[in-house]
Amino acid sequence: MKQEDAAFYGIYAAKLEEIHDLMLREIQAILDGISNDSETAPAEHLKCRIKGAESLKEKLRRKGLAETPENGLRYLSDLVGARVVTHFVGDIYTVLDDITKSEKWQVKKVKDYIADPKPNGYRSLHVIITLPFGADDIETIDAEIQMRTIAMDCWAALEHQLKYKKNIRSTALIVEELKRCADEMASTDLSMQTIRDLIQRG
Ligand code: 0O2
Repeated sequence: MKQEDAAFYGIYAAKLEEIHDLMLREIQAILDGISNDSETAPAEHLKCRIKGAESLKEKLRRKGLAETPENGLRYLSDLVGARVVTHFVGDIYTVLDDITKSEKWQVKKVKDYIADPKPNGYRSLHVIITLPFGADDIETIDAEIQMRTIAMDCWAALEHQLKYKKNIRSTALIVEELKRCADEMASTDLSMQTIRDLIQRG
C-alpha cells in the first residue's frame, strides 16, 4: 500500500492488507484447483488491489457520504477488489461455483453484467463477498471479485480512460463505437466458447 493510502486508512491499513493477501491466496488456490496446466488454466491473470485513498474519497463523494475510512469500510464493497481475467466466458461460471463454496467468506451478491450488460456495453461478473474484519467495532467488510474475459477486460480498460480523460472530442461517436465493439466482442467470446467446447468434445 502506498504511504498516503496507509496514512488515510490508519488503524485499518494492516487489516486491509491481510484481507488483500487472503483473497489473493484463496482465489489463486481456487484457480489452481480447477487446472494449472497452461492450456486449460481458467485464468489468464489474477490481480488484487486495495482502493487508493483518492479513488475511495471520490466514490464516497459520489454517493453523498463523508470521506472517512469508516464509511468506506461500512458502505462500499470494493475497498479490496480482485479481478480474474479468463480466456473463455464459461470459465467465469466455473470459478464462480468454487468461489461460492469457499469457507473463507460468504457470498452476499452476484451482479451478472454478462447476462445483463450495462447500457454502455460493460460486461463482467461481480461477486460481492463478506469477510470477517474485526478491527475496532467493524466486524465484517464486503469485498468485490470481478471476473471477465480478456476481451471484456480490454474493453473496460479503454472505456475507463474515457471517464477520466478530459477534453475528448467526438465523445458521442466514441461512446457509440465502444457499444458496437462491446457487442461484437461478446459475440466473438461466445463463438470462441463454442469452438472450445467442440474441440474438447473431440
Ligand atoms: P473504479 O475507478 O474502476 O474503481 P452500486 O451497486 O452501483 O451502488 P458500484 O460499486 O458502483 O455500486 O457497483 P458497480 O456498478 O457494480 O461497479 C463497481 C466497479 O465495477 C466499478 O468501480 C468499476 O471498476 C467497474 N465498473 C462498473 N461499471 C463500469 C463501466 O461501465 N465501465 C467500466 N470500465 N467499469 C465499470 P468504480 O469504483 O466505480 O470505479
